[in-house]
Amino acid sequence: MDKKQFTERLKKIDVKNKGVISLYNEISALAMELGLSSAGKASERNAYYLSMEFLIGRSFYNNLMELGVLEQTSEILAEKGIDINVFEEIEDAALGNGGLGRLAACFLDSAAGLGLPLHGYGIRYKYGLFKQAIKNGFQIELPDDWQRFGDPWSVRRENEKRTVIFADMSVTAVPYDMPVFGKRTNVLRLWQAEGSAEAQKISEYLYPADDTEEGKILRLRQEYFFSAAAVGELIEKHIKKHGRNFESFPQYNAIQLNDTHPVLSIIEFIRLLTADYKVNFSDALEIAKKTFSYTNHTVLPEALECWNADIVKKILPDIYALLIKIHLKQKDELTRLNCTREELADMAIYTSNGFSMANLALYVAKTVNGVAKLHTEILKQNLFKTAYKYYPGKFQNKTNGITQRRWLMLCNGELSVLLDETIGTGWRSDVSELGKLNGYIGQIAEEFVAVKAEKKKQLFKYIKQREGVDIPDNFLVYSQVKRLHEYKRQLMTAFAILEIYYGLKDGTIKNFAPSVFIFGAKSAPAYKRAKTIIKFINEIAAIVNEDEQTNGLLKVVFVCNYNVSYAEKIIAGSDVSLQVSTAGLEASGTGNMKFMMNGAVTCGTMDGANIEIVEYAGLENNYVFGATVEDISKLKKEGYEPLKYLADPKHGKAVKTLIDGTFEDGGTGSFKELYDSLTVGASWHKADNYFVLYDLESYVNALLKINGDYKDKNSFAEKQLKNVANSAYFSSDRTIKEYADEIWEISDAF
Ligand code: 26Q
Repeated sequence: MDKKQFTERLKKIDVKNKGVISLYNEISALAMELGLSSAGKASERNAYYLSMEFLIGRSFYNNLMELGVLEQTSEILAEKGIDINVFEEIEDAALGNGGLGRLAACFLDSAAGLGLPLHGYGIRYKYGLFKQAIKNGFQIELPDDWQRFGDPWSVRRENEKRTVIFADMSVTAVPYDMPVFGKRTNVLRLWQAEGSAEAQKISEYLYPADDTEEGKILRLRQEYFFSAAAVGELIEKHIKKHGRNFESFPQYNAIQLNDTHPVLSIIEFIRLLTADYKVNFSDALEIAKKTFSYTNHTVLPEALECWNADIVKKILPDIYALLIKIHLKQKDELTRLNCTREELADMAIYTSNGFSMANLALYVAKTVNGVAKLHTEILKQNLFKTAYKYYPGKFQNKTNGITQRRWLMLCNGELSVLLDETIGTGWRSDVSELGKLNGYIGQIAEEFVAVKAEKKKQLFKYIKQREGVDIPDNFLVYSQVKRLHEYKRQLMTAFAILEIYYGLKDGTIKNFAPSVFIFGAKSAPAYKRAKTIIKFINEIAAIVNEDEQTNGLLKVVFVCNYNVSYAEKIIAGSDVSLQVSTAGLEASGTGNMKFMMNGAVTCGTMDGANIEIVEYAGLENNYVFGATVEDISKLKKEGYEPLKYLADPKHGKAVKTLIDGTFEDGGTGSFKELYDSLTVGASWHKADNYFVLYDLESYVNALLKINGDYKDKNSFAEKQLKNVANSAYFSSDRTIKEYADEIWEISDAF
């Protein structure tokens, strides 16, 4: 089928008496036919991205755009009296928690766009990330039954199913293929677990934790399930093409491990070669060392996976035996290198906490990479210091990126048109051309202000519909949208808002440009303190938005069920991107890049990719504040006393609202617990573990400075445009080219 035939068939679709969902399925099926009919030849050498999460978002508009038929479809539907936006009713496929999952989706998009053979392997969860409802200000979780709209973008491959064996059951892994359209069509293959009721449970739920361990055994089963299905299939395919010559496996296959979640695939790979094909253990290990690469996405200690040895022994005895064997082999090698006891303990695969997936990955992987310059340095100097000493050549940096197709062309058509008119359309296929914009900043500032105003209007209309909050058109928009975590410091923003609110009320803050603070965030269901922060923000919003003395100047909105589709709207309509993590803790951040590309200035700490963003866009066009990594480590060494910051009346007043009765926590005592965590410490953490009180003052000052600068509309727009003009580096096209050249060694020759 070609585009012309697609258009003709689309015209013939009878829309009468059809609901949105059936129309969605019909048009999607047609587009699938179009896309699959032009799928190119298979490549000789391929890279595979193994990931527990692919946070794809809505496929409909994106796929039509990639196939080059979005506009025609919109026009033809309009002729039939249908607004293409009706399909926004179809909810996102949220098979991911946050950054790591969305990065996987951006990578697939970029690889297809560049014509590079990169395919994904993951799990087809029946329920994606929970849907968030807010009741009395508290987060409630509801199941995300995304398949109820149908799944027209997947093809079930019945005859390619496989069996995955656990000690206590065997599970059928059935592949569902989602094509990824672009210059070439790649495949995201998601495995669904079938068989007994127990078996089916494996692909039932995505784990809604992006930091802590939960439901250990099931999670172990999930990790092994998709890892085993993927490498089992790759080995079989290799044999079909090249016979049992496993030495050549790395010549044709590169496997990227998205964090430690798929690391058991290394062991399964060795198991298959040694047990099924009689390769000896050392040879199998050597082949694995040339095949696998590992990316780390977080330095938080609670996210470093260790598998309890008894559990592994019980449900995966062969894997257990191999883990021990590989542990001893590594120990032997390191001992020969005169490694000290401490160093050995630090790098051991079998530790007192169980099997360390990170240490296994560090030992076997061909390359190890962090996701922003600072993060990679922290891995080398800190988290993986010993491994870096012994395997320095493995370490690389690959600063993250985001796809400009979804995060600019699709979500901000108005800005895209302004870019076309200013620098031509070349940037759409070669994003580095965005740099040309640097020559036109002054000339188009006014037009940019108009584009931003339009995007705000659309956003405010949507917020009014969804959240019932009115935001006047001229408001300055500060946004903090991301998973809720203490290290991301939404709580610090909440305190800053309170300080501004009280300052407006008592007149100490004058000439304030009317502003709205937009939050979007889901908290892991079991993460109590994060949930308390959501409640606190909602309490603040309720009071601030009702206050007639100030509500012409300040509003606060916590949007419900923040997801990829909401992000597309918020990011395009924001002026200021709040990226305020404690320095050293946000590996990269990718939302920061999306905001930059849409012309929001960053108000942020020197953390993750913020550092590179301000390097590219200019410090003078962004607002950096707060403690640096060096400051934090000095504070930790010398002793940090948060209480002294409460002595300041402004900070004291804001923070004490947690305990002075200003707000209601529904009798749960959770606000007091939150207060204690800042002042005396709680659980295993010291007081104010994330340095909220330390950075609060400089944060408020940065927010107010932005507010003042915003009054000069054109000069502020110029800062925003400088961010757009220098955002090409943060395209995942650039990131993927680096992976392709420096790790996977794949090219677009096919
Ligand atoms: C670990 C053990 C048990 C259960 C779950 C987990 C788990 C699950 C998800 C651990 C970590 C994650 C996700 C981490 C993540 O999203 N990291 C983010 O990755 C982005 C892409 O590289 C970065 O931009 C973010 O800075 C980083 O936080």
